[in-house]
Amino acid sequence: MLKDEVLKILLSSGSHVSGQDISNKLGVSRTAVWKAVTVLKNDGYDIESVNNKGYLLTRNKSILNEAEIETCMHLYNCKVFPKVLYFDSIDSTNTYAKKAADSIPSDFLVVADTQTLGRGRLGRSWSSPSSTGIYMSLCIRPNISLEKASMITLIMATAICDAIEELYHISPLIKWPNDIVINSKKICGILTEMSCDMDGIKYIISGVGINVYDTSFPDDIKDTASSLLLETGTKKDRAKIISSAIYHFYEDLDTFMQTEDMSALKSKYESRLANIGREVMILDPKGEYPATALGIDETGALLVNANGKVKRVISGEVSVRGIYGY
Ligand code: BTX
Repeated sequence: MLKDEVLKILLSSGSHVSGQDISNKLGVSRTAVWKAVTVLKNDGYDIESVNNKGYLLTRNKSILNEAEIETCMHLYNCKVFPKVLYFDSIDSTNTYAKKAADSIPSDFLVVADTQTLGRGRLGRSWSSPSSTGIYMSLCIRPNISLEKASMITLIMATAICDAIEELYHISPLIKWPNDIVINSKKICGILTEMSCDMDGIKYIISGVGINVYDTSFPDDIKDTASSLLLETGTKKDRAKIISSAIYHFYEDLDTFMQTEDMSALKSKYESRLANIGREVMILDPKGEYPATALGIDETGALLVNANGKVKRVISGEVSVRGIYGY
């Protein structure tokens, strides 16, 4: 759409851009540019027009769309630039990504402002109100064997932590394998799903839900959930958080692909691991038991000391709970 192209030019400029320059760049009339600017203003953008100088956009941090995300990703100089598909509302970005994966051959990122059927692991749901969170699913096609797919969750978790640390200057922790917590409250969850055939993995979809601007939560999660705004008192641009996370994800994916395991990322992940060296409860469907969390091994399994024996806990049905909160 023309308005998206005009928006990208205004977003990446940072100063006034003349209507003539925009019309030359896009090969459209100045009237078409003016009309696109009017639509953007109606969308909520603050665009100043000054005679002889042109248009100046003041960023509106609460607006999220394809152009915002793509412009930010260019600024981050992402190694891989996934195609961005943005929706104001969707059932679930993971569900959509699964359907789209058969027709889009490249990596792509589905982002929505709200989800009506946001999914967690094991049939659980993910609360996804509008204008407060990030709900995104990245579809990738790494050439790795089936049993390595679960490590993508760990790579995504560290990438999200890196993005939060970079923008908010705080250090979130990872509750193995897929929750990100700040001050013992869950602010992010990751749901990684994949599809495979006889030849191996067709694609992996890593779905991420981050509570960004929420100030309240549904009753069932109000004691355990929080948001970046509540924990830091600051409001950051969702497009920036997304772009930073995608940038860090592809950096770490590159490292991972060199050995196809977590060996080079192990210490980075462990530096973020909640409960390391502390007592945890292993919630195994075959029976719960207390243990001390030691770290992860190169396959991404959690290593724990249970009754003097080192055990590998693999993700799936098993959950881990800290004895004191998360
Ligand atoms: P999980 O199964 O580890 O966590 C789900 C549980 O977390 C729920 O049962 C509930 O107790 C709690 N919860 C639900 N919503 C929230 C929330 N907003 N904040 C904190 N706690 C909550 C974690 O699953 C994986 C979640 C992935 C969500 C993303 S959003 C984009 C993508 N699309 C999609 O449908 N799912 C993923």
